[in-house]
Amino acid sequence: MSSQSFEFNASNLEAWQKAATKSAPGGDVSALNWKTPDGIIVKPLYTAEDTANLPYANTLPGFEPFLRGPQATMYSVRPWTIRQYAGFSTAEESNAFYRKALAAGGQGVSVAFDLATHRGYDSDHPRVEGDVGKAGVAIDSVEDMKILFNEIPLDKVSVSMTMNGAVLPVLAGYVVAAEEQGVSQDKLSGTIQNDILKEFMVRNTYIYPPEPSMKIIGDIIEYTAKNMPKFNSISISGYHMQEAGANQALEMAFTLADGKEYVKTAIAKGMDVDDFAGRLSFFWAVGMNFYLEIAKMRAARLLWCRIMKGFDAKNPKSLMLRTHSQTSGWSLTEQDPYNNVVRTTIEAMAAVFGGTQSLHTNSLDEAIALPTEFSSRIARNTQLIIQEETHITNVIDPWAGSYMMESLTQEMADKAWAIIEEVEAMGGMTKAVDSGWAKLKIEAAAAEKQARIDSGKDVIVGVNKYKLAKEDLVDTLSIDNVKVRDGQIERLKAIRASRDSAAVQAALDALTASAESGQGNLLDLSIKAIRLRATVGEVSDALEKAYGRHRADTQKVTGVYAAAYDSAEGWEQLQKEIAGFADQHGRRPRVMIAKLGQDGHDRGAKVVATAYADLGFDVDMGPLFQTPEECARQAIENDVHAVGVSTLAAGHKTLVPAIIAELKKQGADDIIVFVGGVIPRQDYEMLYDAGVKGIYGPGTPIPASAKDVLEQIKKAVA
Ligand code: MLC
Ligand code: 5AD
Repeated sequence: MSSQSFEFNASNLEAWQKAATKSAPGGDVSALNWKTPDGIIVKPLYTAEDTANLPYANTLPGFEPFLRGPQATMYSVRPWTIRQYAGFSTAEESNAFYRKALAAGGQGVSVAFDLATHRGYDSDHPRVEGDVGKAGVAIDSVEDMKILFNEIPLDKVSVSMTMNGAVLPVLAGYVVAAEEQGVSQDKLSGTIQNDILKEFMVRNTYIYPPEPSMKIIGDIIEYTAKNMPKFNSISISGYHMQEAGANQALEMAFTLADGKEYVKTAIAKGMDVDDFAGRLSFFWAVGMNFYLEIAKMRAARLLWCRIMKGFDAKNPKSLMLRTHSQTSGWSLTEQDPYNNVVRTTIEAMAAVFGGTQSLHTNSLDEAIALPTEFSSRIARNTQLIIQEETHITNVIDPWAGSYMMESLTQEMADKAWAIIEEVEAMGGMTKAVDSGWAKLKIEAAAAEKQARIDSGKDVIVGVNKYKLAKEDLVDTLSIDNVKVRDGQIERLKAIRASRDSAAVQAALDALTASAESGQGNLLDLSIKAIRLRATVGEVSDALEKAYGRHRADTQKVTGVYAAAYDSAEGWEQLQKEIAGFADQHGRRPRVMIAKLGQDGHDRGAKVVATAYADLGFDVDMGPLFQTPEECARQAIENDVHAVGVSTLAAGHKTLVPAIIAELKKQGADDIIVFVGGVIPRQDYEMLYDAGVKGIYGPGTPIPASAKDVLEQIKKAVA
């Protein structure tokens, strides 16, 4: 008997419904539906009926609408690039790290710059004392760039640089470093992030206001299209939106809408869409919503093709969305950190099933510090194992034809398209960003998510369920940033002493003049200045003279956290205690949530601020990028009881003692200081010794920290 001739009794959906009713909670099958944060209903069962009328469910990879992938053969011929984002300390140390990683299976380089570089400050600038060499590598000039890529052949290895604010001097530094390695511009393959719109929404490493920032992007697209045909001029990023709290539909919609805006900008410069669109690339976060992430990546390719057809693009390369992905850092926990290896593996599989072109897998110590050599190895090996042991790469878009995946892909596309149309009705993404609407939308999603976790509705193993009684310390990477800074200052001195100062000044003046007149290409002029050994800070200053520095206002959402937390225990009690404090002291407890130094990750700060306000605190939000001195002044002027510092970029060892010292110096040592964010346990004692009253790491429920802060304030005023 052949395996195909076996007879069975066919069932139908009605029969299934009946059967399901028996075991569904309360006899209600619809109770098994999962409503995603995007508002999509995911059902427990999908059948052929769900895909019967889908318009794009039967297409082929490498062809329009590219839903199934940009390449015809995808991983069966060439798997995605293993491209681990890294950078710390000096150019020498980062270079050694890259070379080791490449020898151990890494396939591309991806540079993380420190925050001083991101924001266009040289390492000797007083505003960046706590930031040099901390969250990435310190780069001040082409001399540092040459060290960074020493013995890495730039005509062979593709390099991604995550740079947005100081994008001109950094890209120029890469071009000149390659030139001095003997590699001409046309041979350079790689990617520059160069995506400023999302910086104004979430990542916050902007320098100039939106309008001149868009002009810079236009110039880079123009220059690279002409001179660097293998180089991806932009990496249009949703990653940071999801990290800041956006759900998948919001992440995809805002990112594609950003992409539209960049296309319009380049076309407005007089370029033909097919001359540049093939080198626009994308960047997704891939978190723990496994099915949704795969659907998102498939849907995004479909929508980008549709959008580009709207611009009359003809070249298939212009129509295909190519993307880098990174597993979600935010989904990883400080508690029981080895679980993070498992989370990252699941997320990496989603990215691969979604058809990513390049991937970064996060390290297990993500929520504690920068990766160590050990944790980076595990992260890299996670990808090597998927590529070389599992045979996942043998089949292209293996989820195709799944009733569930095809329906979900369409629903994801529909959800995102509706948001894109909403943005369009506002006049496009630049407007939606300018008005603050887009940022608030993401912040509301973040507050909602945090409340779901704090109230236990969303489970995180080891954090709000199955907690360990005792946590072991893990080894962390620690960087002596005083030493890095001193070294950078020495090198800057040597460069300034040995270059032709008059020529440098003339090149910088030409940049300022071009920025003022709008004539000439800013990347071209930056390359000329950098070749003469102008520094990153000097090039940035030359443009700042014309453009000014952007200051964001600090709006915040209200009521969202409370609404999502609602019924959970302890909330009302805490509100009562806070109200009681107000009755007794004639005013509510007042806290200032502060961000110090160049760390722009403000998701946590915003979520804490909105939740504390919902609880009844008076909350002031400090602006981004304050110095300790400025922060202390604002705290005193506003007569706050407490300053809460949110720190995610490793500046805490310098900046937290500094704010305590400043408060004392300005005569306000009655103001207490607490800290939240990414802080290795190893640093707790040093912070307590410095006078910190409370430290709240990732995973601390906000009501718990709020209660503690209230107690500390009561003690301080007593
Ligand atoms: C690939 N190729 C194939 C093929 N697969 N050719 C034939 N058949 C196949 N099956 C070809 C491609 O067409 C291409 O050539 C070449 O092989 C390389 O493949 P790719 O798919 O383009 O990969 P890659 O070069 O790695 O480029 C991926 C990318 C790029 C387009 C997504 O933009 C990129 O590398 N981005 C990385 C961004 C990044 O690392 N960001 C870090 C952010 S961290 P050709 O000739 O067509 O090019 C961050 C954190 C923070 O932002 O700080 O906040
Ligand atoms: N090295 C390695 N990974 C980094 N990330 C940020 N900076 C670095 C760095 N210097 C990763 C983290 C973070 C995300 C934005 O990028 O995973 O969450």
